[in-house]
Amino acid sequence: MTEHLLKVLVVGDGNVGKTSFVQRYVSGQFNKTYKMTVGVDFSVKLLHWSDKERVRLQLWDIAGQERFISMTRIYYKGALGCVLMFDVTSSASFLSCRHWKQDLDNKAMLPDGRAIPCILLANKCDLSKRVVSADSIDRFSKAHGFITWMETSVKENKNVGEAMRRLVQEVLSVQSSLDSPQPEPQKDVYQLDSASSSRGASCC
Ligand code: G3D
Ligand code: MG
Repeated sequence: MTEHLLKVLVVGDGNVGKTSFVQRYVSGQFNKTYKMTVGVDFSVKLLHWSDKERVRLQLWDIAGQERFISMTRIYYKGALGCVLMFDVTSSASFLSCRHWKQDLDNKAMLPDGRAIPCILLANKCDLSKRVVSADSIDRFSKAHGFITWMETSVKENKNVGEAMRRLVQEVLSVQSSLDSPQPEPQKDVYQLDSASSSRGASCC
């Protein structure tokens, strides 16, 4: 049995439903009585992914810091996937997604330098006063390299499990491509690298 430990970030503006999402996914409940989370909190869920694989998911929820948009590198360290959530009844929360994605891509990357897989969630789709159109979400999602986007309603338990499954699937497939043996480096590249005197020096 292989167990994968996956750190997944849940980001987005305040009040879009991040904490409700994590609670719903982890405990199956929609609770109206959370107090606002302070700082960073993580919840764990164990998934029986296949006969041979288990996934220990760590979901990192942020709170109170949403207004800073920019999070510390510690929060991003070791993250392998991300959920970026906005509220379909708040165009401001949708507009912020650009900054969230930018911050994510600047601070979290795979060992090979690529962006970590990120899914875009349009939450509160149970509400009728939507102000963000499917068309603009679709365009935004494609332009900014999300694996996909989905409408969710944490309240009505719509697409919560599906969204996480899709993300975990992508994270595992990216991880297995990173684990598989890479082609031998070209000789001249290797020599350049081994001659570099700055190796091992710390930069910050
Ligand atoms: P945050 O963690 O992103 O700040 P919360 O967001 O999870 O605290 O949720 C903010 C508010 O949105 C909460 O309402 C919560 O119940 C509500 N909410 C979350 N998801 C949904 C959803 O899918 N549909 C609807 N209609 N509401 C949702 P309160 O009233 O407690 O502030
Ligand atoms: Mg919260």
